[in-house]
Amino acid sequence: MFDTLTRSFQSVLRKLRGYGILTEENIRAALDELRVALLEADVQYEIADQFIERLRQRCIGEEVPRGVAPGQQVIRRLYEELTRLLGQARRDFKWAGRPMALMLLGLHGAGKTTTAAKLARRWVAEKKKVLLVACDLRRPAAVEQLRILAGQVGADLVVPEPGETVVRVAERAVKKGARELYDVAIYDTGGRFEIDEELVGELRDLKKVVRPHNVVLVLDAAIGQTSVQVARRFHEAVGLTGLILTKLDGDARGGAALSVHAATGVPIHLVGVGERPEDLEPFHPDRMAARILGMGDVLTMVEKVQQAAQTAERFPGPSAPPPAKLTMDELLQQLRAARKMGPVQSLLEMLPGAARLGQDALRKAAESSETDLRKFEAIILSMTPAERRNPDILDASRRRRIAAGSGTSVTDVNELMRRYKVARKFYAQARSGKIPRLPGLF
Ligand SMILES: Nc1nc2c(ncn2[C@@H]2O[C@H](COP(=O)(O)OP(=O)(O)OP(=O)(O)O)[C@@H](O)[C@H]2O)c(=O)[nH]1
Ligand SMILES: [Mg+2]
Repeated sequence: MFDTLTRSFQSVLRKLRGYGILTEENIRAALDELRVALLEADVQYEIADQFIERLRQRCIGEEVPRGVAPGQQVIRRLYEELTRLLGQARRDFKWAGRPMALMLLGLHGAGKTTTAAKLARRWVAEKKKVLLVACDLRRPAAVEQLRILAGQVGADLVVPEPGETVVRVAERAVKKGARELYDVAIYDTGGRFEIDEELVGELRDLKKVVRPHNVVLVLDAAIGQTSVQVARRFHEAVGLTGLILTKLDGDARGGAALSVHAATGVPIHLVGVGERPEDLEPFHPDRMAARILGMGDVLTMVEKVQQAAQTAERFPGPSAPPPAKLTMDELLQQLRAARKMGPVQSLLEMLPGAARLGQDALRKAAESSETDLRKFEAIILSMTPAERRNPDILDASRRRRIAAGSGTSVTDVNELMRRYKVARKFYAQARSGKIPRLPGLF
């Protein structure tokens, strides 16, 4: 969603890098360009101005340490200020009480019900006992929607009985939560097209009964500048503790993500990146800043790779410990883990410089590495167990046999061997704890 912003930022960064000496003039021009980029991304203008002013104060007249290019120093400050704008550090919900009570509120269609299910799914997976509470009486379909989602994600549910008020439903849920020792209770409230007295009254009444540890505004990132007013008004009316931004997978320009923390002072906990229950990601201000600057969200990628590697089935047996030396079996397991991470393209997009490459180039790169992965897997599967354990025994005739057996060519087998040898070196270093273990060559 930050494509346009990233492109404008990168053009400024390129200029900054190019200067041998930075004058006040250069910096001012760069800051002006950055300000325009922020406004175009739909950042509220007061917030954009404050941001640029802070950056200006930090950059102008600053001594640049020896060995650091002046432009680089400015880029570093920009990264730091962006991280700060987005909330500085990752913040989890407040985990207190049993059950921990979390109230979701927001405008109509913001994604409250979907997000309630996403959160429930996440916590059920962590073996928590989760209760979903339907506090939306205006739309009977809303209760049905939550019922279906609760079933899908394996959470329990409290729904209104005929004639009950929202407050009454909540009272029942609070009792049930305490009596049956739930770990978490998520209260899904009803939304409106705008914040009015009735909605605020209802939310305040609910808050009195539920006494939530977390009061979280669910905010549609696509509403741009309006998000700042919405967040401020909800904060004033009910007192928020945090935010969840939804629809970051859409074509919004990013203004909401960049403005709402500054507008409210409360953290963005998570972001919604799709309609499915699994489309919820933790929000890391520093990673998001790096991503916006086009430095690539390398950390998120590393995490994904590691998670996939952990959950991937082990080969040959579930309890086999990783061997001391990289074998083809181990490599096969890592290749499968890499394929499990989902489309290679979405991983490539997180790499530094991806924004500059363009969609076409990314698609081609993704296609070719997916073909490679498939080929390499076939080749390894055509090896004998002894060859997989000790690939050094692969002479020309074995390679010909393997190529024929896997429907590939000797060139392909040679290419796999070449990459295997490089990977083996990394692997040895990783095992001695020097670098993270990554199937980065594949
Ligand atoms: N693409 C995308 N769609 C989302 C996301 N979160 C929610 N949606 C969609 O947004 C629409 C509204 O979501 P709901 O969860 O029903 O919104 P709500 O806030 O509960 O709405 P009300 O109950 O009417 O106030 C649905 O079609 C969801 O699938 C997201 O992160 N990405
Ligand atoms: Mg709803």
